[in-house]
Amino acid sequence: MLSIQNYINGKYVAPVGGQYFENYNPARGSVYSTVPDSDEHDVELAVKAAEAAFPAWSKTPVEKRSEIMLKIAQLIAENIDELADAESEDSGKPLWLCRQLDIPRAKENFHFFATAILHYATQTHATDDVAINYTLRQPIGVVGCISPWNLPLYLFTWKIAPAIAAGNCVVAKPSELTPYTAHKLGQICSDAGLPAGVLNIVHGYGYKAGAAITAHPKAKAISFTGGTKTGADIARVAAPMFKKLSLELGGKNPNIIFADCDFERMLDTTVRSSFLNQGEICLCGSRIFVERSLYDKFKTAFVERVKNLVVGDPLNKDSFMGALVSRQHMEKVLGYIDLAKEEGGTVLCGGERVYPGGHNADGWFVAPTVIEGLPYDCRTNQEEIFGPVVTLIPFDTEEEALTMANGVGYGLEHHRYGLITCTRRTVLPINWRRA
Ligand code: TXE
Repeated sequence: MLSIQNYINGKYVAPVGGQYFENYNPARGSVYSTVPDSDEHDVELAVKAAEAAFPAWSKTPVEKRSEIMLKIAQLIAENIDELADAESEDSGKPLWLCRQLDIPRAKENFHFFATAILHYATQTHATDDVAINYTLRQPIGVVGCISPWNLPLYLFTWKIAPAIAAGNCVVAKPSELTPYTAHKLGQICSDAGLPAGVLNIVHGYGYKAGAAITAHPKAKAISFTGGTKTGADIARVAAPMFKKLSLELGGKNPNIIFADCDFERMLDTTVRSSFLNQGEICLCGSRIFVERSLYDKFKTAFVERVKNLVVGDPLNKDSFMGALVSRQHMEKVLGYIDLAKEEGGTVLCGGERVYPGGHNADGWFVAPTVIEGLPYDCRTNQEEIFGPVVTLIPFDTEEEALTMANGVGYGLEHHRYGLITCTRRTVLPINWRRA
């Protein structure tokens, strides 16, 4: 069985306490690897390594930092098959999606910041004739990066790449549910010539290893993507320590469809934005508001298309959706479908677990689910489900649509914006940020 290890000071090492937990392949519902159950002692080693690497790395010329990061990008691209296999096995998502989206984007993350640092220019502002104010962006030391399971290598590298490009050294923790590609990234960084200690990867549970990173006084900044409640916990710890904080949290995104839209284009987009990645993306449009005069036409066409989506073996190129990331998450999603029925909703399609058979007989698959007949302010329409479940809600006026779209506690607050896609001939996508 694969044994995932921490990557500290340029080497793969066992956790100090010697404890591991099991990691599942969601599409098979079976254990395929073990993961270090790291704690504050492992985080301490990682922070020490990062601190020791910082003076040299922060003084390394940007051209050299850029060269190493471009090499990392190149190695990710060269190893796309291996990385995509690992991502699919670990997360349950379709292999084709890992090859098309997750791994290429991870490569782009390194490429983008490797080139951005070559072209960075500072800003100055004159205050009348008495002063010139200028802005410098300087590395601050050790940075903690904590990422979720839905886009494992993609979001992990999105945090790490800008931090090390700027000359910081990183202690990073991927989600305990999806550690495999992060594990492989360590070797890629060594092969690319990244000096030991610049990136340290500690695996384990959030409440233990994650909390130890957040609370470590030497971690000057924390970059986090994940659940809103976890974000609040991290903010509570980090704020009194005056750490710099980046929080990308939950969403409950509205998709607003007007009667004068380009129907076929809208339908394609809406199917994808609802169910890509099993609906496990913070930008998925989980509440679909439809202008009343188009509602019946939309409902019939949309449900027809959704019924035809293939859910099954992530290795099959025809599978549009794979498995949900864990049994616990699948049960949460099915629980929300039950709640929707209790709240008076009608399930138009899906609504249940899917059993693809064969080696996926015990996998955690849920059919893409469309629900109607719920008020916008019920729990189903207020709480993030983060799975293949969408609701349809008719509206009469633009004002009413915006009121309902913005009537959630998510997204528009919490350091990120809700994406409102106004699929209309006259008004194309609008990014709306509440003041
Ligand atoms: O998040 P968690 P999960 C949302 C979505 C999903 C929910 C839970 O609603 O259902 O979050 O997902 C680490 N101190 N999003 O369970 O628990 C944890 O180990 C420090 C939105 O993955 O927040 C993991 O590495 N770290 C989202 C990471 O935080 C802690 C993407 C995320 O875990 C910690 C994913 C603690 N106290 C989920 N507790 C988006 N916006 O993209 C946990 N962690």
